[in-house]
Amino acid sequence: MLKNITLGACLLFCVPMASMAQLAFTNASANLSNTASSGACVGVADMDGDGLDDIIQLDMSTHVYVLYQNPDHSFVTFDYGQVDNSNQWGWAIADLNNDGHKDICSGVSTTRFLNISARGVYTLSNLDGPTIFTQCMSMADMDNDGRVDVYACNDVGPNNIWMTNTNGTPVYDANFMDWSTPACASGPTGASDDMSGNYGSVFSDFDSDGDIDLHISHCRQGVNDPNDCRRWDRLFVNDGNGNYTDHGVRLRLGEPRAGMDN
Ligand SMILES: [Ca+2]
Ligand SMILES: [Ca+2]
Ligand SMILES: [Ca+2]
Ligand SMILES: [Ca+2]
Repeated sequence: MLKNITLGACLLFCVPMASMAQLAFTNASANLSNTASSGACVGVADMDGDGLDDIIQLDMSTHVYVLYQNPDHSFVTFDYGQVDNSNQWGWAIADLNNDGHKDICSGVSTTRFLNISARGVYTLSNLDGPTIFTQCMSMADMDNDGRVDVYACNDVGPNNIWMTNTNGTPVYDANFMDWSTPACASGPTGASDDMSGNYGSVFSDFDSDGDIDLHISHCRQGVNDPNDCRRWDRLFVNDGNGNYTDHGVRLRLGEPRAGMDN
């Protein structure tokens, strides 16, 4: 019996490891239908919902190409033009108007909206709201109304959120989340609650309660004191009704701070 259990355990743990050991990768860049120099943003997503992942390039950080994958795993390129004269630092891709084709938002100051309705068919416009120093961007249905919304990290101030309306247009909402950090009051003299230092973001249901939450990783150029809240990571927890509260300090996501209790 013990032998059978041991054998069973070996099958469970050894076979997958043996399979993993057989994985090998080869450079297939020659299969790409377009060569681009993507300095910051690049993406892989099924842009047209045909079940095949596609490659999204941002050539020279300004010019969008989508390489749609064919059933034989070759690619065909569609040119979506230059979205901005300035290098884009962040972007996010999702189907904002639920027409079966994923759309792209990108930015470095003004946020661009590339609304794609078919392969090679698109309109380019600007989103409303304040210009920011864009870092990472993310998309998720923040209010659970069936339409994906848009978020952008701001390096130098409060972040931007756009809630997508029934027309599929993201509309700036200054009040959807409160970016202030009350715990800044316990920080060092000179610490600022200018809500800056937002670099990376991800939406995920981290507590598995059925709603999405938002994590923002922080750093701030020139701010070296770990007690300065501009360096504290943030975790906005969704109460299930679209109300997000920052629990980053309570969950000790930032760097160690003397005297902090939980
Ligand atoms: Ca596809
Ligand atoms: Ca779309
Ligand atoms: Ca929504
Ligand atoms: Ca959750």
